[in-house]
Amino acid sequence: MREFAAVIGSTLILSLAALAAAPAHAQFARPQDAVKYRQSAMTLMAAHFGRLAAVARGAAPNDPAQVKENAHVLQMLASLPWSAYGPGMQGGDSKSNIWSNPADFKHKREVLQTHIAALSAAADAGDIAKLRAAVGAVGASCKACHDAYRK
Ligand code: ASC
Repeated sequence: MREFAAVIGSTLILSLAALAAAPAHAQFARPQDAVKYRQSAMTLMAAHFGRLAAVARGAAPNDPAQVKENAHVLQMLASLPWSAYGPGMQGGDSKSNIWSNPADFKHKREVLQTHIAALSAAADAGDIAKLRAAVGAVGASCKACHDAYRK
């Protein structure tokens, strides 16, 4: 029974991964659905990043278990918005230059994800100095992309 559950579980995870990798136009019926999806993901990213930033600046207690959980959730969330910037998915607060600079947009996304991976590693290690540095780097990469591509 446990094996059966494991097979169902891994099948579900593989299906979700395949879905996340499918082209955006196959996933969103209308551009406004894509806008809502990416805004929802970023709202959640801001909530979890905000909790980590509060710990980094000493405004919230450093509870290592909560820090780890927030970092892991943030890392997972940071994989989500990008499929919702597919062809024809303009709208919301996005500037249209996202669609004319796909290579730079992708680069900025990868920089963000690299810094979030470092943040997650710092959280796993319980290293507050590295966490502070990573929070700064993640915040700077949020800002770099927003400055270039958000209205
Ligand atoms: C947040 C949030 C952002 C980033 C950015 C960091 O929590 O909502 O857009 O951090 O302010 O510079």
